[in-house]
Formats: sequence, C-alpha cells, structure tokens
Amino acid sequence: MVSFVQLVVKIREIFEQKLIDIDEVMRLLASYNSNMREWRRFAIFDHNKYTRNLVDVGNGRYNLMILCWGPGMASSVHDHTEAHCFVKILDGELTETKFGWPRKRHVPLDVSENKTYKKNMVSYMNDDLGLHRMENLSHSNGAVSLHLYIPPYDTCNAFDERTGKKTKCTVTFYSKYGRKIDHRGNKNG
Ligand code: 2CO
Ligand code: FE2
Repeated sequence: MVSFVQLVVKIREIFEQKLIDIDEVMRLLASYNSNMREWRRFAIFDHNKYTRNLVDVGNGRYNLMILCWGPGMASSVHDHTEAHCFVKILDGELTETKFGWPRKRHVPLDVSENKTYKKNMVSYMNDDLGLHRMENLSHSNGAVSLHLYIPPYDTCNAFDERTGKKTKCTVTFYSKYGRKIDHRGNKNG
C-alpha cells in the first residue's frame, strides 16, 4: 500500500517513460487508500467556488492537483485541451456527467453518461470521450479529489449546456504546494 508521498513519487517515475499507459496510471491511483492526514495541507476550500490546489508539476510534463468542492459546487461543462485527465476521489463523492461535443449551434448538449464516484474511485477523461461536468451533489459534505492532467494546460473551453455555446476559460490555482496564492481561484473551468 502506498502513502500519498509515495504516490506522488511513483507518478513522477511513471512519467519518466515516453508513452503513457492509461491502465497503469489508473491502477496506481486506485492503489492509494486515501488518508486525509497525508493530503490535507493541500486541501484548501473556498466558500464561493471549487478550488484547484497544485501538488506537483512533474518536471513540466503534467499537473497534479487537489480540488476541493464545497456542498453543491460544480464545474462548468468543459473540455480538457487535448490532455489526459485522471481523477481520484480522496473524500466525499463527485458526480460526473459526460456530454457529446456540440453538433450544431443553439441546440442543447447530449448527455452520454452520468456516474457518481465514491471515495478512492478513479475516473479517466479526454477530449475524444467528449465534455464533462463534475459536481458535488451533497448538501452537507465537502468533496476532495486528486486530478492528474498530462500535459498541463491553463486554458480550456466551457460550454453552455442549453445552447452548446463555447467560451474560452483560464484555469488557475488557488494554492501551490500548500500555500494560498493571492488571487481568486479558477473562475470558470
Ligand atoms: N477539469 C476541471 C478543472 O481542472 C475539473 S473536472 O475534472 O477534470 O478545473
Ligand atoms: Fe474536467
């Protein structure tokens, strides 16, 4: 069984290889049994918006971050700028809704899948699989998730669920390496 620090180190080792083996990364993330004491220094919540808290940049090849979702908080419907996106639930639950890419203008997006991920579960997403929204449907509990994006990206597109209209958004960090940075967290993605 790996600790959180060992997990971060093992992710670095995996990405020293050129080719990404999605199943290998999924297995590694699944093998970590979430222990709040190990990651809580990165888990900084905000009252208004889910926060993105940087944990590691793996030599510039990826971004590993912890996202903190207060009750009822959700992302926009968004894409992932051609990055691989792995999500592991560290605490609470998140519900993912997947959508197809917009087919024509002014038409609602098609929902392709809806799944709730519980503590320790792992999900994978990329642009070939469509768009998604993540949300914490709980009215009382927060949720914490570990996200791995390869390669790192700082802009993505958000989509209006009812019209498919696309808006560019910037994704920013609320804290880096456990220290809060002095601007508001991600406003869009
Ligand atoms: N992609 C969103 C973000 O980085 C979170 S949803 O899970 O990929 O803010
Ligand atoms: Fe996402």
